[in-house]
Amino acid sequence: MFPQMRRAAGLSAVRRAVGGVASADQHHRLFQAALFSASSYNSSSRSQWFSYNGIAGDKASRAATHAVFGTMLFSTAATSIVEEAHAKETVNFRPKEVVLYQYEACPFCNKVKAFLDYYDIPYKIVEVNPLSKKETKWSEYKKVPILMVDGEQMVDSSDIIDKLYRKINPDVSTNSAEESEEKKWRRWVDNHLVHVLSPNIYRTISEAIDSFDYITTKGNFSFMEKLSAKYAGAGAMYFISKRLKKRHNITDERAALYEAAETWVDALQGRDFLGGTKPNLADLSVFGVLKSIRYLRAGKDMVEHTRIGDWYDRMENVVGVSAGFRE
Ligand SMILES: N[C@@H](CCC(=O)N[C@@H](CS)C(=O)NCC(=O)O)C(=O)O
Repeated sequence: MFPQMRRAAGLSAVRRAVGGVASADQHHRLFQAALFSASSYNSSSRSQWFSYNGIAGDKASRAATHAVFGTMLFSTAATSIVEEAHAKETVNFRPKEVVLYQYEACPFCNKVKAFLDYYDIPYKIVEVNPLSKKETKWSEYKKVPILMVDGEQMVDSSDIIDKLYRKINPDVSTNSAEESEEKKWRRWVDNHLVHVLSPNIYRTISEAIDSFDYITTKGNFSFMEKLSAKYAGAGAMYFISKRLKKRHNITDERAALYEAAETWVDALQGRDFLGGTKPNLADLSVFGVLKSIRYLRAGKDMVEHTRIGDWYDRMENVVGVSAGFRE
């Protein structure tokens, strides 16, 4: 079957599974948002992410809350104890208004947030409803993240980061050896690491339900959308994630996740960060993408079974309190 046909078959399976709560068009968007896939290994590949949020009070919900607020608590405590062994970057780039259109659980959005948080650039967060997308109707670009910087629209997480970095460092040279190492690993994030995530967070039915709980709790979903997404969506994504595994030549998803984590630790070659004593754009990209799964079962397993935890903690510490706010 051609990839497009497989994809269409997958989406109609999802629609059938969800039933009659939303319109067919809404189903399509819901599951596009949920599904994180890419048909080819490049940054323009069509990719989607589906996530799930927890019901208040249950374990998944607490873990999800931890994922968001734990960063702040941990980093504040750690910072005061360690006396800022590593610190955020302070920069002169001070735009008047920065607005991030995002899905809370989207790895690409978390990548952009890691950058903004690290450089302490305040930004307003607009949580987009993945079904109606009414918050981004004004834009021709149909994905998230979209970043508005003083009225200028920026799209595609890696392009957004490049543009912001150039605004922060207008005079920086672009051909050093460190720079090519950084570029290589940023490409690895977009072409490899992100594709390992979906098969892992939808690996079993129970993990798929937890993931959907996280996605729908953190995301902008109506009550009925949450209800329909949680179980039907989780079931459908469980099956779709098996196809994604094949598409990206993954046989054992956990092994692939652990291998990716170990590959990254090897790339550090004993340094605190790929950037040396402070994170570079590759560190921020890996961190942002992994943050979207960190407190799901897959992320916990990854930290438990690989050496990535120390680096992740250092990143959490240095990225620190989020500069994002909601109105
Ligand atoms: N290459 C893009 C990928 C962005 C992307 O695929 N975003 C997903 C959410 S994680 C999306 O918006 N999918 C379309 C949809 O939700 O309808 C980037 O790096 O920003």
